[in-house]
Amino acid sequence: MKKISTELENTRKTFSFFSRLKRNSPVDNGLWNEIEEALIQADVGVTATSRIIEVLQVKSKELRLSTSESILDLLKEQLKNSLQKFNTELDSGGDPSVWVFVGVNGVGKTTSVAKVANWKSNENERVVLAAGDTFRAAASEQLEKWANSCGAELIKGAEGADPSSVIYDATEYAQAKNASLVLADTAGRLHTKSNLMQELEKIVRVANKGSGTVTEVLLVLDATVGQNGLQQAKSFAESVDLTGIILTKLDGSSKGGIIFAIAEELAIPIKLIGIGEGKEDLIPFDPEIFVEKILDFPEES
Ligand SMILES: Nc1nc2c(ncn2[C@@H]2O[C@H](COP(=O)(O)OP(=O)(O)OP(=O)(O)O)[C@@H](O)[C@H]2O)c(=O)[nH]1
Ligand SMILES: [Mg+2]
Repeated sequence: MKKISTELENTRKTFSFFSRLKRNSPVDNGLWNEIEEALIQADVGVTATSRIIEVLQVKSKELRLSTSESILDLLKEQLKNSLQKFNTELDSGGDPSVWVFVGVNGVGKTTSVAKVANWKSNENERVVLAAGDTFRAAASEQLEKWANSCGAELIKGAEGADPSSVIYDATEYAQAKNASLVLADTAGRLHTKSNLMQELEKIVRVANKGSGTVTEVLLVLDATVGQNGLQQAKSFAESVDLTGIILTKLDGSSKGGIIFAIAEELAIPIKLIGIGEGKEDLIPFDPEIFVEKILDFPEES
């Protein structure tokens, strides 16, 4: 998979305030207020920001830190800690494993299915895609194109078919063909519509009935929506046991700070990030690299 290079540039810009901490100003209330404001501006969210500030203040007292530069190092450490408490591995323990992709409209579910298919196919895994978005015919056509370009097989149903049965069929097919992984696309749905959320619950239940096991239910979130993503995650988590988050469109977003709000407020790990529209544009989420990239200020500005 790709390595991250310039894709976090917009997010890095929103954290540019912190380059000022390199100027060794004294640590006083004014500085704490500025740090707090900068974190909120960077979409870290009010709750996560308060927690981060609290820890920073306690630790900086303990360590008797007196310069703003040392606070920057402490901030990096604290941000990494807040992300590292989760296991970001994807679970392939089913036989076959079923990974279900869920989320609201247009967040990048289908593209993420394709990216994961491409990644796993390149590792010589046999991958079956389930066209669980039966809402419109164009959805399975879109997935079929990706399947062809990623070397994956596709199981689809008629337009309007029950998505649960399409995903179930794909799992049985995978088992018969010795494929290890089923990637199930689903239709975009509003998290506020309870009938649509119940359908998801059914999809997971039915997929577990046959030969396979649902080992991942991945919520796809669009990073450009910032704090709204939190509400989406809370609603989806009420209907299905989310095992991870795929945060897409980080390449165009300046709201990557949302990652810290997700880590602080939801006990759901971010497992993958999307950094473009191509099938290669997906990378495993690495807290260390993420924090270093967004707080990297080679020259004082
Ligand atoms: N820049 C960028 N664009 C992305 C990324 N992921 C998806 N997209 C784009 O977002 C748009 C929607 O992607 P889809 O994969 O169709 O989204 P979806 O969630 O399946 O949409 P629905 O099925 O309509 O709910 C497309 O134009 C994608 O190319 C990403 O990581 N970065
Ligand atoms: Mg789709």
